[in-house]
Amino acid sequence: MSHRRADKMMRISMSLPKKLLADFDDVLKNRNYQSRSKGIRDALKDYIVRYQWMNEMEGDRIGVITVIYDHYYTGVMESLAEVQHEYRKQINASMHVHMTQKYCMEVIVVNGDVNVIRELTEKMMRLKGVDHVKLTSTANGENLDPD
Ligand code: NI
Repeated sequence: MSHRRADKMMRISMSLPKKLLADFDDVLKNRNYQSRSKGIRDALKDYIVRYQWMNEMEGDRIGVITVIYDHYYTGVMESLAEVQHEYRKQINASMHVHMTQKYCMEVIVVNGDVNVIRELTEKMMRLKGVDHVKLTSTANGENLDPD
């Protein structure tokens, strides 16, 4: 029986915004990728690893959520404010940066149960008009032994 690699490959077709694809191709070119398919496979793996990593965290964490959004997108600022008020117990502070004419960046300092922080992060990820959300966090130190 043959187990050629191609046997396990699935062919998909997808629609992407022109600019996203052009930006992706630029990255591939800079990284000397010969094949777009290989680039997409690697990008998918990165996406999966990042999600799994976020999912495996446990306990109380302190961290930063970085959100980049298009403030011209109708309702996005209100939705972001709404979500943040909902999670005010986990949010210690936030900073707004007017990044470009179009884009804003919000840096949100969070502290608390990682399940709740993850919920907050994913709610913001799902909002239309939000282009990028990244959570970085570390154990918040409450379980560390004092010196
Ligand atoms: Ni702004």
